[in-house]
Amino acid sequence: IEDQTVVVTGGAGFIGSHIADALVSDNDVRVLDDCSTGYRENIPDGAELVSGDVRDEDVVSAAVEDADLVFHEAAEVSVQRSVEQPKRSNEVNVGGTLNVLEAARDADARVVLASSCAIYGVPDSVPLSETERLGPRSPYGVDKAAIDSYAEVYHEQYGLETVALRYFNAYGPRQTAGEYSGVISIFLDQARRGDPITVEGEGEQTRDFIHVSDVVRANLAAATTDAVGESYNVGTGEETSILTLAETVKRAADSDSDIVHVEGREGDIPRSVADLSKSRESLGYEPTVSLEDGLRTLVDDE
Ligand code: UD2
Repeated sequence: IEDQTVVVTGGAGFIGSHIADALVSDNDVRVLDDCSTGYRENIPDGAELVSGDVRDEDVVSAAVEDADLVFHEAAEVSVQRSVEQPKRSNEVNVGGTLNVLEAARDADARVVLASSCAIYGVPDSVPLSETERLGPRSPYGVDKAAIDSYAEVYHEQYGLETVALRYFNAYGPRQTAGEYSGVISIFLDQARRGDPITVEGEGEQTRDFIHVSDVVRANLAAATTDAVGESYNVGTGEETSILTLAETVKRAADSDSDIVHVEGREGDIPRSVADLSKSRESLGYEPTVSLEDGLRTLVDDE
């Protein structure tokens, strides 16, 4: 991808800033972010910052004007916060996405959006293929299910080029944004300090942990694929239990921390892992970073 005008919403945040990094040397990159959970320092040199909230239609349309390509990563990513404030979460996640899709219609820009495995809820079986019945269990999951469907409908109804990427559990540098962080950054922090690593429940629950550099690869593939108007799983296809994760983090950080069990989460998803057949086939997407390697580079870099 080169010589394009690219907008990255949420470009000061975790995933968005890595997408901006990958594109800034060969393209005109505009970051739309209100820096509410992201950080200005995450934005690469050479990218332009448009400060604003995705709920603001005028700001979004100004940012997307003349764009060729939009990566829409801005969101209220805290599941907990979506439970506390479902309406606010909807306004940011769904309302914000509609502003982006409308602006992209005006600009005739392709939109690659951040969807989530949260839309599957508690699956009947794993691995999860894109045809799995949707059953979101949180307002956040409902928001993501809605935008995943909007992406398809905007393609069908208006011919907009859209691709929805259903991220599994992403991790990597810059993940700790504000109060919200995933299990890997929590475990790594505990391991480094020598504090107990807190496994919630038995630790037999599983997730598909994907390094952010592979998330970026999937986004770049989505930006050029002919197979638009579709949704794709973005994971590794590797299923890891939380207990195994705790042990792997401990090893990677060379830590003496104890692994302790604390109360499990109510309604926690017991198993999650992506079926990558469709992403491989249509996007040519292939994960490259093993959990072991991803954790080690995370330990070394920080
Ligand atoms: C992930 C996403 C969330 C949403 C959801 C959809 C992240 C950070 N969160 O939530 O945005 O897309 O998937 O299903 O990617 N755990 C511990 N100890 C801790 C913290 C967590 O054992 O100190 C366990 C927790 O009980 C859960 C697992 O680790 O079983 C993963 O927790 P998480 O918050 O990182 O991510 P998840 O899958 O709930």
